[in-house]
Amino acid sequence: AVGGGVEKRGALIVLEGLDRSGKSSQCRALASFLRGRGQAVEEWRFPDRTTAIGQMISSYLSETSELDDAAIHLLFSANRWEKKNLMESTLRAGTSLVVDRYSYSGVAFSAAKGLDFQWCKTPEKGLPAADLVLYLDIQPEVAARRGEYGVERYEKVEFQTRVASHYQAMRDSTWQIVDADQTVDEVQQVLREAAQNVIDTCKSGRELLR
Ligand code: DGP
Ligand code: NA
Ligand code: NA
Repeated sequence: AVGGGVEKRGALIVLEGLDRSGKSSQCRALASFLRGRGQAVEEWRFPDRTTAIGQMISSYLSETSELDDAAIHLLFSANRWEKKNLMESTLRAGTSLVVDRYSYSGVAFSAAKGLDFQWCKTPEKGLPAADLVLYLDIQPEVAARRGEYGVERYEKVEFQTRVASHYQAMRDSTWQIVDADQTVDEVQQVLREAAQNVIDTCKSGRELLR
């Protein structure tokens, strides 16, 4: 579906990847680099654990609560929907968003539990579409050797391997696969270039898609 004519706006840039792929620190570095260049950029993340829904998700992830797989799937999605209007108005105001995880995580992690892949995609339909997805590509075994692995619910090699295969099934033309098994600076360099390009494209006018 089309979100209305071509407009000058900010870019929706999403970072995706397995747990411990280095997303969160790369997101932070990327957003601060772009801001340093004078770009209007905000750094966001999903799940947003600060909302009421986000707190339910957070307690589920830390295994202090149990929830049906479909129920938690819909909560993760609702956590994105509750930010939809703000996301769109921010983009339309010309500010780009660098987002740590989005709908792709929603589908990949839930499908990895055995929920139907197509069913998992349904509640994501209608959210703003990413202009660029930077996928930090890392072998689950390599990620597992990084710090703090295993603290939260999904951080197990077998599970992450299934997550990776579902991510692969969602690759499209907005995706750029980035080898995350390089130095932090090397990865960051690739992200900066790709992000700057898509910001320039959106700045000169691009439809906001859903
Ligand atoms: P993070 O805060 O980025 O470390 O994410 C927490 C965990 O939740 C991580 O294992 C990935 C998983 N996750 C993130 N978004 C979703 C989602 O929408 N659905 C499901 N099922 N899991 C998600
Ligand atoms: Na995590
Ligand atoms: Na993270």
